[in-house]
Amino acid sequence: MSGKIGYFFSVLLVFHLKTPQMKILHTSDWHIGQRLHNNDREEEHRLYFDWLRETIEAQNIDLLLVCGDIFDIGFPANGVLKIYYSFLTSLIATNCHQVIITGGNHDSVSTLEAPREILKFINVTVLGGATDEIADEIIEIHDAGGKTRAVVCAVPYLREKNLRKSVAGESFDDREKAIREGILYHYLQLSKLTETYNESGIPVIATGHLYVQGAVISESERGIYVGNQAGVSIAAFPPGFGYLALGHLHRAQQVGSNPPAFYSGSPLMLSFSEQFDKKRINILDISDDKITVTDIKIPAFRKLISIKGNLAEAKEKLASLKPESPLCGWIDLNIEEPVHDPLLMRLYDDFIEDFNLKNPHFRIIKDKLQFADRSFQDTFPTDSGLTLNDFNELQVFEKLLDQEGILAREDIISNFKQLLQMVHDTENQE
Ligand SMILES: [Mn+2]
Repeated sequence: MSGKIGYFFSVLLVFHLKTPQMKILHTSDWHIGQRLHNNDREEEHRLYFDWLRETIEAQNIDLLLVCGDIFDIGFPANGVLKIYYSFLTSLIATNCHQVIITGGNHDSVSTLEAPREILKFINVTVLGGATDEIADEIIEIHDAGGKTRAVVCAVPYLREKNLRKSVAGESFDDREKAIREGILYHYLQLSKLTETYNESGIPVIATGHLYVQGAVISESERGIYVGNQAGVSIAAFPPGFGYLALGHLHRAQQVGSNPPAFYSGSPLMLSFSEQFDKKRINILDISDDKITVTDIKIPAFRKLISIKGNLAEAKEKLASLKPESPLCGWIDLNIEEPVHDPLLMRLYDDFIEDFNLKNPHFRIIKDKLQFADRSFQDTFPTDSGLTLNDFNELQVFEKLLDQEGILAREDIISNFKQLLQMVHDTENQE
């Protein structure tokens, strides 16, 4: 190569390195291993991860950020772990040379962190739970030329034990307030530790697995928002973050503009209440040290469909369904008939069985038959196939209060929620 041409190419290279674009993909709440009314979602997760890998390739993503709830339960089955590792391994063949995984409230810290050292070799950084040294949450992101282009404060779900010491006799409100303040203090420390990056114009991004006040929730997040899940306000966040990559809520939404704060939402519809949600991933484009946010819709690999009405109406609606997703659609059927009728109950069971046998594209996976002339209390124990799985813990507890005729229940429910949170927190710890 002649000197002139060589010089020309090195100028081009230097020019290219000076303003390279950096792209970050933000996703969360994979909930691998989730079962919906006892049906597994493995096929959906496989299709999602194929799509995600293709998107990472097509969009030239440099960094993948996953903001908690990797698995649905703390100790997932081996088949579930395999889906996760296969996906992470498949990224080696793409341009995405860095992955940051942070734990959520569903994740066990020890499950996520067990393979941490080995995952480092394929540039996957795992932060399952809060670190002893907060500075360990700060990760520099370099471009191909070794220049720091962004900084990620990788904050996992902060458990109560990470935030505060419990004080005996403390009221529920005090506890919530202390947790909220603990979360904000955590971000304040990170904001201070990353000040110098901001001064040099390097964008600082923070992750979080938490509930932000005013955000829209759906059924698949636990039905209660107490304790650690008491919302923090975006307005109270310390300065210095160019983007807040959030997980925890399953509905994709922007919850603040200063700093720009987004829930990517879950890639799958995790409950029937999410059937109309548009699932998406967010892409952050860093050019000239500015962050631009766009999103890409995730295809619905399986439709979830709720159908309500009397039996005749429901039959009509079911007959008019057209296949819209590659995998068979799952149906939640809610029938209400005016008058109790044992014969109709038998016809109803036959109808569901028959429908599921004859329809390759749809399957009723959840159903409920109610009669308007029967009270809920009458039908609850034995009737119409209702089981405890149809209710969350709080609903069952409220049902018990109904039966006992207890009307002044505000304090009782508040204490119950607190106990329930403690049980969930224990379940979610290693
Ligand atoms: Mn979640």
